[in-house]
Amino acid sequence: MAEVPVGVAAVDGQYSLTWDFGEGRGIALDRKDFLARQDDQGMWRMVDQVIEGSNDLQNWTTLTDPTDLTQYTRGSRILCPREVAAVREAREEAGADEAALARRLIRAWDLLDPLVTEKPATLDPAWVAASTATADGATSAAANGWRMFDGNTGTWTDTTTKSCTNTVLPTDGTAFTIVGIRYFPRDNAISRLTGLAIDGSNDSGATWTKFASTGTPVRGWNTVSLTEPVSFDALRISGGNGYCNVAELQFIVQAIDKSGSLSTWSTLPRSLRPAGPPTPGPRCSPPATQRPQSTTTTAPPRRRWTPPLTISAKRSPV
Ligand SMILES: [Ca+2]
Repeated sequence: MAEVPVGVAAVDGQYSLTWDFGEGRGIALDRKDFLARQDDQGMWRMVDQVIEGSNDLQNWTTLTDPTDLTQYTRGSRILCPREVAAVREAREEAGADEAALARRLIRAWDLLDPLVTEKPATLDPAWVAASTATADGATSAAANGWRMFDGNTGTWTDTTTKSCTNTVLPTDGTAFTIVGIRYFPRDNAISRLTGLAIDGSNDSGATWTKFASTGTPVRGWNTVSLTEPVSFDALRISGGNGYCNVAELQFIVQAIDKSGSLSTWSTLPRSLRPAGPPTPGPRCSPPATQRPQSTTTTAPPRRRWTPPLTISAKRSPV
């Protein structure tokens, strides 16, 4: 890189840094990482920086974009920009402590919580019962069944009969919309889980419909995909020749993002609570890998603070 001609020019108060690889030469770029100057100046000056590529040094394509906030929770997408806006406002005040504000800006990134779209269904031990207790009499049928859901891959349900059931029957009206299943076989008896039926019921367990199978298990976590979500008010695993030796089983449901709800706001520090309806604020750009995208521009976008920095990489001629 050191031999590549580099040019720095200021246009309308904006700066760019260009790597020109020369006629007929270029690079294929699939990602970029950068380390900002490690002080408050670095924090401010890297804001809104973009990477651009050109094959003629005249027309430039923006290859990166600020991090896509849709991958974070709804509350995150409100809180983080709000905090960034507050930092910017504070910076305009006379005598602002820019170093402290830079640290506050970095902490604003911690407000971004990754959005979880699926999660294991929450079960109550009181809803669960295996078809039998353990052979040694150490547990009841209910406790035997719960071993499949206790979060410990070192414990498993173990019925006295090879063919078995383990049933989840909510007593409070809870119903499930299942989008997938994950299970972990007993580590020293993996094949026992071959082809167990996974059933659902909508009449409190009077009748059952098989909607999936454990298939051919492998050691460790196994995932069973569904072609579409299914809804039931009771669930079970049944059949097989393996004493229901499942160490862990998760019924995966869609997670609802409640992070933007009023009840969530009420638990926040007062400084972060919204004063009114959420409005889009400045962008939060945590230091994550940024993906190329296809927006084409003929001039670098304007940046708010000076002197901003634009780094441009020339790509191979197509
Ligand atoms: Ca377990």
